Amino acid sequence: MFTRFTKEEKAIHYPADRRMHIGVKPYMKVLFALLILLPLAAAWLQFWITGLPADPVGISNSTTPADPAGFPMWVNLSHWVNFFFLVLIIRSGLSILVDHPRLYWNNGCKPGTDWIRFTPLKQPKDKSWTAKEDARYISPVLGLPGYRHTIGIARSWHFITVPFFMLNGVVFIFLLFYTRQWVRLVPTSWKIIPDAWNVFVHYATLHLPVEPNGYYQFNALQQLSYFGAVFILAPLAMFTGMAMSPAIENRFHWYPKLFGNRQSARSVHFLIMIAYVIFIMIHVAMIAATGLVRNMNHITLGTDDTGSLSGLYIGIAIIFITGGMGFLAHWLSWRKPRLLQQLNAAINENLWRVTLNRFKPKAYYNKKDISPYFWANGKMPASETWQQLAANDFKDYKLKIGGLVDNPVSLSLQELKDLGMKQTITMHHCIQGWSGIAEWGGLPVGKIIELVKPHAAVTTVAFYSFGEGLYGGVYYDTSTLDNCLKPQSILAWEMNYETLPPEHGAPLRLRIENQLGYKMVKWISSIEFLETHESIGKGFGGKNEDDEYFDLLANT
Ligand SMILES: Nc1nc2c(c(=O)[nH]1)N[C@H]1C(S)=C(S)[C@@H](COP(=O)(O)O)O[C@H]1N2
Ligand SMILES: [Mo]
Repeated sequence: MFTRFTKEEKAIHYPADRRMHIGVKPYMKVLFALLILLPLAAAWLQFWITGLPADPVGISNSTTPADPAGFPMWVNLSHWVNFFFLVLIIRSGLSILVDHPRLYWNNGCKPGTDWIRFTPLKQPKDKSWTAKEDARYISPVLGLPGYRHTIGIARSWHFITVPFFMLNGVVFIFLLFYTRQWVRLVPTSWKIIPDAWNVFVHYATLHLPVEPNGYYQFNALQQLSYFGAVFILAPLAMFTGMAMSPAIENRFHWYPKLFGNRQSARSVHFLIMIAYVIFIMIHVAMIAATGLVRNMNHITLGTDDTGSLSGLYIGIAIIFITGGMGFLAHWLSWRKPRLLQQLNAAINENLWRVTLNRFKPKAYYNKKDISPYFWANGKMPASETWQQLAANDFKDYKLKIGGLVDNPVSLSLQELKDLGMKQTITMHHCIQGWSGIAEWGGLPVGKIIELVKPHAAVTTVAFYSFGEGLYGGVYYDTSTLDNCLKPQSILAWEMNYETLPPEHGAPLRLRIENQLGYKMVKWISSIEFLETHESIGKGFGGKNEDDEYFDLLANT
């Protein structure tokens, strides 16, 4: 409706194959089934043998009402603000998810080891299959912005909204403990566990227990689940999200290990989203089942009124506003993508620059960590020049290095090798979600900088490729001079102790380990030293930043 795709964009964003398929590995199906069925079976068994647990059930922190004030306005406001942002976060998260529609427990994302896939396709074994080809379509009704391979815009939404979600959470938790409202949510006695179980036996066997007046306090199961949503799900979502960041992984190697590895963190991040969705569904159902009108007055007006329909109407209005935001977000996504990209950068790029970027990335991995499989990405160069060079094993290859330098040079592979070599084993973080650990060997970019002597005004280094971007035009990307001087920045001609294979960027590719994968230009043809990245391409610092609205990280 608001989208106007060109022919090229349509082929990518709105492909012929828009099938949705969810394939779960049998062992995970069994696990999920057990997680649901075991408690249900136990509840029914208890009900058949001993009958329902006696009333009154499960009013844990029961001696004092939480707060005679009932629902103060800040609780109601933060509840709905939370809902508003959670919807945006989940929807943009779904768009990000389907850009690499597979989840794993292993870092290397080896084909066939995904425990769940959101694609009917299995990777073909007989031909190359890039991560971009593997991306799937999701309806814009579900995903924000939806369609296929719209991860740049989706990430803008995700990272613009996350800070607000977190800020709201922090204010909520602060006020919770500043007032006595915390008594409502935080259990103070282990008795809450048997109490919550008793409530569960009621619900599971289709009975409603005697409920406390929710205006003052919740039943034990309700309290536990609210506590879980606030104090377990939200922080875990934040922590697993951070574990996927290359900037964090390369500096604080131990961090993603808290969740196993980067891919299990991604899996857990997804499962938390599922937990939120299940929570919301049960929460809404229970709100309706236990006195919709009165409950809605609690959470909107903050009154214990049983007659007035105002609360219900306000709640419905807020849900409509949140739905309306979906339309606005759709419009912004396709009409003002640059605005979103820049807003995201204004918030997060600056945050990164003053925090994480002060630490040096390190390489920590050992030979034994090297992934058995490494996804490839991007279009192989169609250029005749590259193909002729490749046919002759790149013996005639010359890397041109120029721009604002005292000593422009043109170097063959042998001349580059004579300048020195460094080997590192690092993890590659593709923006789409997959990762892989590999050894890379090549010349530190710092050595090139020493050799060509950039002018004092130089801040940025551009790397141009023989290959093209997704929508045509030369693939390129830029990095700050500062980043290029970091020890892990190398021009690699070796991968896993062998000559860099064509699909991974032969004869030369960039490795710049504190960055996402798209910054690491493959099939490099030339390097240019610049005063600013704004003078080349469309001025956003790279082909993907120009055409696909990827994160503006060029200068961090
Ligand atoms: N020239 C060129 N370089 C490129 C790309 C591309 O499309 N063209 N894709 C980038 C992306 S998105 C990733 S994830 C990595 C993938 O490197 P690999 O194929 O060796 O795994 O290359 C980066 N470098
Ligand atoms: Mo990527």
